[in-house]
Amino acid sequence: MSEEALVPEEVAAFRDLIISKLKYSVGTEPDHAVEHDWFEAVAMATRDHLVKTWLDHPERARRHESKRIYYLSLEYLIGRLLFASLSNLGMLDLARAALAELDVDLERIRTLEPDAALGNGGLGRLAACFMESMSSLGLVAIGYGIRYDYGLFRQTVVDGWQQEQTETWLEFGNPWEFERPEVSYQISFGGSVSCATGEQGAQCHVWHPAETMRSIAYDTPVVGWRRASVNALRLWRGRAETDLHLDRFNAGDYLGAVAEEVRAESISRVLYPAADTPAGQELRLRQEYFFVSASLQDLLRRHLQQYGTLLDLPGHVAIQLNDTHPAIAVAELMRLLVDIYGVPWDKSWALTVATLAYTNHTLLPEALETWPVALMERLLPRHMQIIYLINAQHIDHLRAQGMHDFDLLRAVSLIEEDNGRRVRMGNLAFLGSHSVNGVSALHTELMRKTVFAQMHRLYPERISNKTNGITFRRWLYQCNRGLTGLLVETLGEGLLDDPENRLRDLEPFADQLLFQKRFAEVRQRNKQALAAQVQESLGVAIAPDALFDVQVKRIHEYKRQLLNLLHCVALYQAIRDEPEVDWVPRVKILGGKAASNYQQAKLIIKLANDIARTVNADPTVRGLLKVVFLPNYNVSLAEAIIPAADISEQISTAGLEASGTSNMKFALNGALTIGTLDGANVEMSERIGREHMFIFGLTASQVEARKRNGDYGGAGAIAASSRLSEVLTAIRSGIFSPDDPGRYGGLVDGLIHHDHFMVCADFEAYWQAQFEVEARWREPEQWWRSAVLNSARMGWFSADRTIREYAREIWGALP
Ligand code: NBG
Repeated sequence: MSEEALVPEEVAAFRDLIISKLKYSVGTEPDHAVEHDWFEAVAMATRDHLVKTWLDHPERARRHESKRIYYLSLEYLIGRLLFASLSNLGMLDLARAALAELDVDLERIRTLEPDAALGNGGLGRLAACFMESMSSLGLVAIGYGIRYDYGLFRQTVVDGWQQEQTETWLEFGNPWEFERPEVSYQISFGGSVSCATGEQGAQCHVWHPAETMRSIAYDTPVVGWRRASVNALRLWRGRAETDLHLDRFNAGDYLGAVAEEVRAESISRVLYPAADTPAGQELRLRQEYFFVSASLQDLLRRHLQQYGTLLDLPGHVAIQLNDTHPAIAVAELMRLLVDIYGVPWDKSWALTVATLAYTNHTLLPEALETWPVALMERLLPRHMQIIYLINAQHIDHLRAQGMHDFDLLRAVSLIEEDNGRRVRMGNLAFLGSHSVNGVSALHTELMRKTVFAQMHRLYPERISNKTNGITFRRWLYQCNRGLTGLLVETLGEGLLDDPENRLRDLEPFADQLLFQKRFAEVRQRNKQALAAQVQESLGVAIAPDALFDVQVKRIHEYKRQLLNLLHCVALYQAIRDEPEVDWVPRVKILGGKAASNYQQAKLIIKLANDIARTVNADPTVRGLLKVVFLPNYNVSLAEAIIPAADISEQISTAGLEASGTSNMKFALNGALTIGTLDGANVEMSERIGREHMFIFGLTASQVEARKRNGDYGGAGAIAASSRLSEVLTAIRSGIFSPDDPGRYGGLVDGLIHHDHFMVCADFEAYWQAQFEVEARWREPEQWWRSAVLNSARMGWFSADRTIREYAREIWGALP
């Protein structure tokens, strides 16, 4: 793909800029530079262009007046930035040419950049896609978050078990960011609140914190497609008010002298490795409050500077809360308005609700954050008062409307009374926002019916749906240059600027054999590249001609990697039973991290590796089935895997995956989905056409009905399927774990007696769907027709469409 015409003077200028960065910023000379020096020099040269775009933007004055969008997220799963920035700047070919003149290979330099993994999974990656999209649409936005010293752990697999290592992404510095020591706010914790009666009898509350620290800003520029605009991702780092207590140091107390510094810095030390489960630690609540308070102080200061009053805040500012992690913003914004800026309570409440909006990302009960009242009282005493007050008004308001039903009032209260008193952050975010949204049509419907059923009754207009999307720039143009080149050649350059509408023009080509062939050739090259990577990292040979069947995502029981593994064993047994049958050669590729305290998920990783070792070494299989577990799944690995996939596994128990976003990335790149009617799979099947996917299994309402009947056992399904029962017998017998034959006894028992995720109930349907996959694979014309139609019909799942919906329907901002 060549998106730029090269001008020799520009190539020379960029080359000279790189050399000057190498000399004066990195401090070395071309002759002595090691590869990493080159990476840094190129990154800094690229950053100059980002800043230039930022400062010289023709729309700068207008932007100043525009409504500002603030995206508050505890996670940003960014990945690498070099190609993302160069590509959106339209400088990729230019950079390649400039480096070639210096005898440096851009592709090699690219791999030296560490992934910025400041997120766990889908939620954090969505935030990164949204940032890119907002810049591409020219929205004026700032993403606020935490600059963790250590991102999501690095996963290694030792003897089949996951091991966690710290992720030191900042080890060699971070060439993209600007430290802004002057942008710093005081953040307080603990202490007490005194109450005084001020002028005209008004009550005023003064918080006397026990502890204060500071936040320091670090800005990373995020450029949009074709330089549409540049926005900042502003991440906060914790710092002590006083770095070193010299008096203590001089008195010989060297540790005590830095204790405050250590304590303050620990707040931005490490990302919690818990996806879909709350880390119940106090440090987590501190992190949440820390970044929310810094961000709100920052945006209020900016607003006041420009407009002089806070009374028009919602007219100029929209704040989106990414899940409940920043939900304390409701109380903090109230505190700042009432206590610091003296805005009357009722007015403050109106401003808060009109400014804030909340996105829910999961219905899993264990993931809905609640904090013990006692902890809140100790850490954030003034906020706890404010929450009590909001709650009292809320309940009074309902009573005044004649609602006295005890169960209803209990369900909508901000305080949960059942398991010790706890603050429900979901209800707080709901009440304090004018808009609450889910991330797929099904998820939003279930929000209305389940978790927020009572709140929805009270505020029927508040919940809306905004189905997730992905940025095509990263998940097509950058990761699959072969396919992008083919699409541009077929549909013209204009595709790149408007894939949402133009991808559809591909549909007529789905039937053309010549086009199918070229589409398949692109896939084949991507598979060869992945096979080489697998060979290098695992020493396992996989055949690029085989069907690549891929499941990569966080390891979680509801995502049902286990179902995939059961299929794998069933296939293995079938091949062994009838080696003479003409089986479709298949490579099962799995990857994903398990939260470090999630034992069952770690056991599933071990099972995958045990199966892989056994199957790959079995001569009767003759390579017809290979299994690989790729360690340390991250954004960069996803960029290599997704374009090489033939089958995308999206097989969560229906009703439990809020949306999914890798499902969209795979389909955009032409993989066929095998999946349940869950999350965004439902909408994908409506747009792509069910006949071009392999949909199977219980629906969300069927799952719900089974749960209502207490039907959690797998025994019935096992009795009805000799295949399933043989699979479970084999796993239990220890043939995959001869070193510890009892390893999987408990796991199998769990499936028989408490099959919460309905693995057994869906097994036969899944087997059947996999059978249909093979049948389609044997008909290449049909297969590639479906593959092309998948790409052609995915335009709607662009994050640009999602962001336009947020802008129009929630933020009241014009892209
Ligand atoms: C995740 C969901 C996914 C969804 C992403 C982005 C959390 C709490 N939720 O299904 O599990 O795609 O959010 O919305 O991580």
